[in-house]
Amino acid sequence: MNKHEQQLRAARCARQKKVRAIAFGLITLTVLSASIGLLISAFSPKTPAPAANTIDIAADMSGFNLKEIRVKAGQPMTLRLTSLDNSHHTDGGGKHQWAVDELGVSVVAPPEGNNSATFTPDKSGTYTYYCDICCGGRANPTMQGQLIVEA
Ligand SMILES: [Cu+2]
Repeated sequence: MNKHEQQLRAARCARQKKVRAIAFGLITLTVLSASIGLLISAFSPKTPAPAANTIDIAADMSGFNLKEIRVKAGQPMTLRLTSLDNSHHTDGGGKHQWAVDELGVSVVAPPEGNNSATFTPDKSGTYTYYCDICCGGRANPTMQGQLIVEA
């Protein structure tokens, strides 16, 4: 083998190494992103595991079925809102909301479905929850209630 051949082979070898490194990198990236995707889907709150303290509340055009909810401050709670109305309702399309401005919580339930939020009310007090989607919105007295957070 003369010097020229040796140089050629060395160059080819280096190129192959580079290709292999890129291929390895791509495979690693693919596997990594796939597993990250799996991890994210495993932890994403599609069907959130309800906290120990789950409060079920339902709403339809006549209002919430609970006018008052009592919880303890500092304890995580899951609020699960169910809409009893179907999508044929012209007012809000069968959706309802459960929102407390002071706590930054807003849950919107789809027609004939439910949705939930888990949060921890830290400060005791009386908060107004409301639905701002149907029947004149939050001014409607039937689409309101009180969340009482006890110390
Ligand atoms: Cu409503």
